[in-house]
Amino acid sequence: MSEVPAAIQEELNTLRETINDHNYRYYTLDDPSIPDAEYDRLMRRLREIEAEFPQTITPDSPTQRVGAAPADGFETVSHRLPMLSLDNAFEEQDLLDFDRRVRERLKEAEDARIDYCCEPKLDGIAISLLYRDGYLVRGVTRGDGSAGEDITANVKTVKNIPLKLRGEGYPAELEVRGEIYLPKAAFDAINKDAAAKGEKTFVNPRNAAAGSLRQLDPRITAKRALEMCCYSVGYFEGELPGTQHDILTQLQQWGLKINSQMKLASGAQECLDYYHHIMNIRDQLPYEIDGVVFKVNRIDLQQELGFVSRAPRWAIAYKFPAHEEMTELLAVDFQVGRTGVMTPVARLNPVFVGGATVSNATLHNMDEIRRLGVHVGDTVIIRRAGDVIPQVVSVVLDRRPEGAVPVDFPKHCPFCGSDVLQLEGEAAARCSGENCSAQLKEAIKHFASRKAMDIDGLGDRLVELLVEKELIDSPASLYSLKAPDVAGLERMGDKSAQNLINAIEVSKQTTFARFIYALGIREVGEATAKVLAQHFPTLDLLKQATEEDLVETPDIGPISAGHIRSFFQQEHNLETIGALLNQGVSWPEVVVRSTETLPLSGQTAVVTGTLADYSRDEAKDLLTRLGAKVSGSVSAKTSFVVAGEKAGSKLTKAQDLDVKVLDEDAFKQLLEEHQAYLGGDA
Ligand code: 5U1
Repeated sequence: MSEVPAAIQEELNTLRETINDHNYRYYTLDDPSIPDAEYDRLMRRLREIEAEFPQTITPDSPTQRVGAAPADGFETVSHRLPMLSLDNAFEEQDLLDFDRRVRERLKEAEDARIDYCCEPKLDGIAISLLYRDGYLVRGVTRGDGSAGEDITANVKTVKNIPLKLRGEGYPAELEVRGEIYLPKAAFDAINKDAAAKGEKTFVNPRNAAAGSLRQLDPRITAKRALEMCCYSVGYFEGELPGTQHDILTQLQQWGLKINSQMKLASGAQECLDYYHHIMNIRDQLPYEIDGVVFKVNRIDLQQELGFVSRAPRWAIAYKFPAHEEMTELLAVDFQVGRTGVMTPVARLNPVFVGGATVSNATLHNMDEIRRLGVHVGDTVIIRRAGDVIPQVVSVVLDRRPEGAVPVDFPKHCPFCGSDVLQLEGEAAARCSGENCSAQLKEAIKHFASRKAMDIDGLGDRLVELLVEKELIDSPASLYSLKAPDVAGLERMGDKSAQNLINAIEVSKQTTFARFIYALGIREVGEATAKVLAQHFPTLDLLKQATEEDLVETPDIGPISAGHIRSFFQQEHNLETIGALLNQGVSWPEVVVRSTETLPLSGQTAVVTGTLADYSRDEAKDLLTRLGAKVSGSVSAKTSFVVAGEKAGSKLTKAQDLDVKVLDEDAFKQLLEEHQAYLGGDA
């Protein structure tokens, strides 16, 4: 055995101490201070060292047991059979290695295909339920795997846990194991409610579930919409089926919930296909998962394989890339939007999370900064899931360095120096400046953007330069620019300058809906602008629309109606509109259509991939004109997906969810069938 270098021994001691601290916070206090991915890394490093220097393994090493001692307040109960934990796979090779080890131990041929029972791995709290003669008599947390806390009274409040098993044939004594979790929607509702009452919000659904289950007063637990999903049995007296799949199906027949995504896979390749399938639908599932679990399906083979330490040799959890990671908060900047709203933005030490490198994350507003209690210099947890923009989830207080600086909202706009106003009833603070260069830049960027006036070649950087050089001071002033004004600006030769002037000229011919959107009225996005153009088809009608007229329009609520009315009451906005019309901005008369009678009314479509004959926006516009609602993401509610070349995850998701898919030819055919409806343009 090789000698243990002093530096390694020291690293071991630190790792064990750190992991033990995190176990205590995670299992006992329900207050983890680091993301799971970081914890996994520490454990991996510890295992690596112990594998190289087995003589260093101590009985109390965190690798030798799961979690920490239960907290005070509930009675401690020993598990008759230990509650095992799972080994993790982080990449494809880990799963292939697992499958190879299983085949080798079972003395199966190299090309033999083992049957695995596959399930999503729920991110909840592991629980053991004991049924005696079909009656629920006890609910215990996993605790350290050997003993947990008796939380029977709380478990009984979980609505999908049967107090009495259905049917017959269940063992006289049956211990069922699974995960208690809080569905995403229930988590959002709890946090919304807590925020409204000024109470502390939960960091994630797992934390909320843990907090709810550890209530000493079961009436509080009962108010949280917890659910349980079962994944195995522990001790039992009597007969059970011979495979994992059939045991779970049997549990379901006795009234216990099992995962609806459970499937059988034959061999490692089908397991990998399952992993990718679940990863694709992960964001559509109503609960949080952090990976998938594969178990050798036959119970006799499970018994033959046995377990090492506290993890079975017949199961593995293949983890998804982390949605949460830690990094350092380098600074907080304040951005000013086109309507003056100030948004604090966290500047971060770049970190790879949720499949992308993140260096900025929104901090939303001052309420959020107060809620997080964040200081510059702090280590923060960043979350990036699905299409959602990266968020700062929490601060790792243990790691706050000396001299970390609290974040203050500025009293004056960092761009124009005007007072920052916090209006009553609004979370957002606003720059009150009437001539703020930051607001002006954002308003012009919006005006020129693709879905507004669509000025080709007028990107964000160019708008900033034009404002900074005082070549423009309003959207209308764009139309007075001449090629020599812009030639010589950053990366702007004579030819590009002329192209830009031509594009600005071309943009004068627009549609009424685009014009409305380009004005940048608060709460008026592209879809609302289209609705407004249909219901108030001339500028005069729109200017004169009262709030009552506006709220009678579909999709326009009282808040948007107030903003629209107030926009057209402000003299400077009317001057801007007048100036644009004087410059020659115009649009064809709006053709009013009845939306109820359009051929795709009531349908939701998604466009993905590259179409040969249409840009993505053209395709969306055509679908909207046929009455469809166009969405950016595929869900079970999507009516159909138009998929061009190189369609990626949205196409896979559509196939996984059995949503109808149209290729470009089928899309063209659809357009041809409804050609009569595609005459004019709003
Ligand atoms: N879906 C699932 N999650 N999960 C967690 N199955 C599963 N099995 C587990 C754990 C801890 O342990 C087995 C060893 C029973």
